Amino acid sequence: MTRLYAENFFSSDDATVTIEPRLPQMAFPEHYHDFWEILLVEKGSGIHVLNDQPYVLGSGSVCFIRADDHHLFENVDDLNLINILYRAPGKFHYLADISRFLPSQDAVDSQVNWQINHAGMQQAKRFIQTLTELTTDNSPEGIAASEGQFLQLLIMLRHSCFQTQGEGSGEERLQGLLNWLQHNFCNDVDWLVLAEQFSLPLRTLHRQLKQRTGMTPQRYLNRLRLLEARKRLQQSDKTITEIAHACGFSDSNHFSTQFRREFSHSPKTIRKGER
Ligand code: RM4
Ligand code: NI
Repeated sequence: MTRLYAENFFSSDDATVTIEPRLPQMAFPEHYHDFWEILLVEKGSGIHVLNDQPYVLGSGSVCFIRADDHHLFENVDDLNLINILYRAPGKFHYLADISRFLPSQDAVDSQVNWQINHAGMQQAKRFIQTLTELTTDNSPEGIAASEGQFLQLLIMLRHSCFQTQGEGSGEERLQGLLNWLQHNFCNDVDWLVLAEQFSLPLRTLHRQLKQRTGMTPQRYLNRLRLLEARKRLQQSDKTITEIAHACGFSDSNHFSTQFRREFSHSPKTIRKGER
């Protein structure tokens, strides 16, 4: 697996933060780093496989990656993201301890995968703009300023990531629905019932979900199911039909067709470990 090195990205040995825009981020093979990174999705969609666990990215997704985590991007569609690369938390010059503002070492999924709203993204982009301007300044003042901005960005991200359940603004209600789907995608989903449950008119649900994920609700749901199915094909001994059923597909032929469309390989090939 490829390892990426700080010296190829940071402007000097002293620099502690740097910005790498990926507009777009192409599919990128599995790798790890000797630096840490935060990725912020501006728009588009894609699949992010972090430590073998797949996540669907959409606009507003924020993800925290530590040096030794391994990850890759696949099935990208106009995925625009900004990488904020930084040194290990103990290696800053003027910040004694930032770990309090990062997801904890043994954090579970939802704590490393955050979601911010549109306003949050605009605010984050302003910090990122300043950080970009500061990366060429390797004087102590420049580095101190960039560390200061970075800390402010961390505080802001923490503040603006929300995990509300069906209350608040339309954007937050959609977030509640996406969180719900994340945990219930294997069950039967009735969009009308769900729309009502999260107080979103069906058309709004459709439009906003598309805006956020780049996909129709059904396609998004299918992707969650297929990703789970692929994981189980690789990691369990259950039959293909059993897995299809457990992941919400009542017809295993339909499952295979969808699977091939998503991953360009049949469930059988994945099962045999040929891919
Ligand atoms: C890649 C990808 C990786 C990141 C490097 C710096 O395009 O986004 O995750 O580590 O850039
Ligand atoms: Ni990376």
